Amino acid sequence: MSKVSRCLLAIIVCGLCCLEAAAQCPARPNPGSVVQDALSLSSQNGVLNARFTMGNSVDTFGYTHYCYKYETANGPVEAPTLRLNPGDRLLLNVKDRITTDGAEAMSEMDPMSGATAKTCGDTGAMTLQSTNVHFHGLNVPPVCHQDDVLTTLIQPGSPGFEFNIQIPTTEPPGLYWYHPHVHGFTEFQVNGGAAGAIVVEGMDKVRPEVAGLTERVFVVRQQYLVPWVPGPYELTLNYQVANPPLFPAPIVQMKAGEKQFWRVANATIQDFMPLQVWLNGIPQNLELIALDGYPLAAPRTVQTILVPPAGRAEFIVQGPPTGSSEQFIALAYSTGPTGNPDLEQVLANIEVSDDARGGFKQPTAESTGPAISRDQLKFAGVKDVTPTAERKLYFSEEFGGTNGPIQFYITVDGQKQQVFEPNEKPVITTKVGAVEDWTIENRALETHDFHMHQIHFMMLEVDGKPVANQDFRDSFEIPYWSGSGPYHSIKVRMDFRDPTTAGTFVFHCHILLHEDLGMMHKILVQPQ
Ligand SMILES: [Cu+2]
Repeated sequence: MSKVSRCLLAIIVCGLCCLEAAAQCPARPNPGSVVQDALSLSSQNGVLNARFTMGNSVDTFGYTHYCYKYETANGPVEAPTLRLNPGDRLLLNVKDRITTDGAEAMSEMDPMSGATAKTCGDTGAMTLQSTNVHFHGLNVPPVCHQDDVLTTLIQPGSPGFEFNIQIPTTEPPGLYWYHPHVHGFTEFQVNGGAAGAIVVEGMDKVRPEVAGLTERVFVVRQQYLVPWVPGPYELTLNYQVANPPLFPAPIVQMKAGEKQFWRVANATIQDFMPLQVWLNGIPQNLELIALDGYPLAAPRTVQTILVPPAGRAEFIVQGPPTGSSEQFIALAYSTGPTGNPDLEQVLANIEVSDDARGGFKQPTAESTGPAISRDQLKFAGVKDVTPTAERKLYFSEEFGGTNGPIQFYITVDGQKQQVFEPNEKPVITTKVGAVEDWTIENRALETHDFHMHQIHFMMLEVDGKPVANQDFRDSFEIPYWSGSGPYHSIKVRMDFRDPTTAGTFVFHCHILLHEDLGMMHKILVQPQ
């Protein structure tokens, strides 16, 4: 953990230096206030043009904030929701203004990631002050100026970097998100709050159950103080600290008995969230509409929705009856003997208000349109394709004395266990047109969270048994090994038929510390 300790030391040093530059990030909401949705930026005439500045500052409690700042006539706001239609173009300019105070401490950190041959954006070493953007879940090319996290680098003070991405016309309507993805430093910036929602519009065209409903976008983030201390990491709901009884719960207002369409992103660094809504302590039915931005084949009535780190769940919630309130809760989740406990936490109290506030999107006439069949979306038909290859991968950990796991691996079965290096060769090579079935096993005493860039995968099996619902996912939990018996595993179908998958990209564990420490590798999809 020596590298990590150095990183943390650097952050402490930096944090102190940054105090003078405080307030660089917009203020975050006070505990116990009414939860507001982020500002929505919608595409106009097929284009969404926006400019973000990544900044950082330290708040009065000592938490370091990293923020995607967006200037409005009323001053800067943080992490707007980007709303686009399938086929629209996103032109996003990102400047890096992470403070350069503490540069001496930062220079200590360069060897953490090593130099790599940069080919996209700025040059120089990857440091805590470097940034870039990953468009999590979007099925877009892994190339420069689109969704390339391997070589894209935006350095402090440079004029800025332009992302230019066309949302595919066949992109599933749903909730996606953006966050930094510089190897070795992702956790710190996401922990600081650098994450926002992306909505690909049109869910009501695939799942008419949501048509006309008031929509809420909730981003659950996680923040902890450094140095790292095991304990109840605080979850925040749209940047409001949600940790009763230490702080009053955030307030979500609904009309009595009103049905709303909630779109929830897990932008935490490591929290597996079994979500529930309670009325008088009893879990209520939720109508699940989409997972990881992909509409389900049919809505599903459930009481608990497990959302792993980086996952998204979109569902219909019914407001409490007059004279009562509900609670929106993330239950406890065990991540195993070497994992960190995910504690139960109230995310919000849901209160009845005839004048419900929240800055959210009201249903509009434009939100309706011709129906879209799931057969018209990305990956349609892959269920019936005979796979061209089968692969097996596994998560594992290595121990150092009594200090717990010190190395985190994801390995293609038969290859040597090794941590990710920026200059490594891809551990998997395939080609456009391939359809592959991958089994991913967890041999560690800790739950891990498999994430694939560029494509969703279709769920085939969990623990060797066919799944009841072949959902398309981009992040999925694989529970820890208990120390005896078979390993837990998932079997998924990877669809590389679309030529836009060509290029080199990554798959990794989305517990961000694990990713930063190298539980990640490259795949090369060769063009046809
Ligand atoms: Cu992991």
